[in-house]
Amino acid sequence: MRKILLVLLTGFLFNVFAQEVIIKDPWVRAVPPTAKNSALFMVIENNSDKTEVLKSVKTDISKMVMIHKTVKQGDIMKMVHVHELQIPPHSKVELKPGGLHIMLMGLKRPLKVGEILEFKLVFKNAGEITVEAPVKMK
Ligand SMILES: [Cu+2]
Repeated sequence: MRKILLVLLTGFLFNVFAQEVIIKDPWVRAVPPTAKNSALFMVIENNSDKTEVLKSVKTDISKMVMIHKTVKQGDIMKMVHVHELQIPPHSKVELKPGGLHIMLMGLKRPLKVGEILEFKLVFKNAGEITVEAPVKMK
């Protein structure tokens, strides 16, 4: 009897705490103290059966946050604003330099290498997920 209860309880807890959206290796690019902008990178894993959507990102470090993608126009690399970032079911999207990124526009203060910055990612299904991203030279 006790064993059954434990199994039921474990199953219940697993369901409650199973993370359908997992953020891996978040980091912010170190920039010179005079720089106005930087960017946040990470891997977003969607382990659910539904398409997940990153709607917005909240932070205190910059005046504005935008999801950008990098596109090549002839020989020029351009950044284009993306309103929502879609992550298909059971797949992952990598945000990395030269590709998709979360642009931090209008930094409110210089960034220190090694410091940890907090961001709140707002997803359509998973709701708000807080990530702690170190400032790194890469
Ligand atoms: Cu950008």
